[in-house]
Amino acid sequence: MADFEKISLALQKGKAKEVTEMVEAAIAEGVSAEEILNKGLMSGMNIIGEKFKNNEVYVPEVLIAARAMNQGAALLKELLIEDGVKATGKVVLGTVKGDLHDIGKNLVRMMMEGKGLEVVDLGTDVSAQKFLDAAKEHDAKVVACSALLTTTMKEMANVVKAFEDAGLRDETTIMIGGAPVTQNYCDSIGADIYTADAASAATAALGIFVK
Ligand code: B1M
Repeated sequence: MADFEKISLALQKGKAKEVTEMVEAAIAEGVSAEEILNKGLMSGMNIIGEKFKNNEVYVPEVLIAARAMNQGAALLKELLIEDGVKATGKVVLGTVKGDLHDIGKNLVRMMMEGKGLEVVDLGTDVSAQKFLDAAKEHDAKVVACSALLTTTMKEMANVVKAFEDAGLRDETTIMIGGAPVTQNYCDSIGADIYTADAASAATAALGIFVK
């Protein structure tokens, strides 16, 4: 039986090797990718988040936990890809300027790819201009922005403006998300779609292409 508690604890300690071994074992046992992600990896990351907030752990510990999280989650990628899905559309994705958090963004990518979408991942610290340039270069009609800081989420308004100024706003769907982002914020900056989690972001993105 998969021990989610053990996966969570190893992640909190940043033991990437143990995390990957346990995730591999759980996969081999036939445990669903969603369960491993939510009950093991995300649960551990949430606990680290609380401890970080309370100054019980600091940036270095959080960084190694994040590395373990990303490595564990990468193993689930293939399983999250639905059988037989065909590429249905292209999305430009990134974490906004000034923001280095990439775990949620990576999950969004995985879930979108799992639904057969092609994702151009620009990484972290992505300026509005870079989102615009990439959308033009790849002829992508969907742009997805992630932000984890109250200070950086404001950059999303600049992304909306960049597409307006370039005359591409009508033909581009701008999706936003991340812990501090809300539906109200989405409405206030004139973005198109807010979703609270990675799976919903993928479903919403697919919905843009498949009516
Ligand atoms: Co940072 N950090 N961090 N951090 N960090 C938070 C976000 C914070 C809430 C911690 C806290 O104080 N409680 C706080 C932000 C406070 C605020 O602004 N309100 C914070 C801070 C302050 C900072 C620094 C400023 C700390 C410092 O240096 N003093 C600094 C900033 C660096 C920078 O970006 N310029 C910093 C640095 C870091 C690390 C580098 C150490 C590391 C990031 C490593 C990495 O990402 N590779 C880190 C981490 C890991 C966290 C916490 C602990 C965990 C974030 C995470 O990955 N969660 C976080 C505390 C917390 O969230 N409880 C914290 C798991 C992930 C799956 O969730 O990304 O929210 P999340 O994604 C969710 C949803 O939000 C959604 O889907 C996912 C779930 O399915 N989602 C989308 C995300 N993007 C989406 C896009 C969508 C749709 C949904 O559509 C496009």
